[in-house]
Amino acid sequence: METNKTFTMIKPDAVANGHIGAILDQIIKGGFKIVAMKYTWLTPEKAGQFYAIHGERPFFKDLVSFMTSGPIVAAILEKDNAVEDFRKLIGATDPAKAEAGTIRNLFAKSIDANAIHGSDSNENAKIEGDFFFSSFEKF
Ligand code: 3AN
Repeated sequence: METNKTFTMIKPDAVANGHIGAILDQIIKGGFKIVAMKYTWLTPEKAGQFYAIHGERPFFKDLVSFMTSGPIVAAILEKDNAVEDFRKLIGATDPAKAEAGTIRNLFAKSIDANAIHGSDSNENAKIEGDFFFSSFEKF
């Protein structure tokens, strides 16, 4: 299992608030290399599949509705110890608990609209990256 890749999405709140550039800047300054990136808009079906693991949670419906409320940026990132280091860079799920200087501390307003996603394991990084980028294409 690769340990040098993670998957991220800049969520609809951060895109709508004009934070794509500032967030990418933090990611690059944090030592991550962007190896694939896509500006896209999730359908309810795709968002439901992506978050299927949370299907039974009380916030599932709101999560799908939020994630389909506007465009997102999906990307695969590369760095040693990518998953753990990226979780540190983005901060806690609840921005009120996110450490100062983390992406969620700087750009997120609430636990449901929390600006950015980061994979929580190497296994999920692979699954989530493959979900958006079926193969690494060169044009
Ligand atoms: P993280 O994105 O930090 O890994 P997860 O995987 O526990 O957090 O949750 C996935 C997403 O579900 C979060 N990014 C957040 O948008 C939403 N979420 C998690 N917990 C809650 C909650 N208690 N209330 C509302 N939304 C939540």
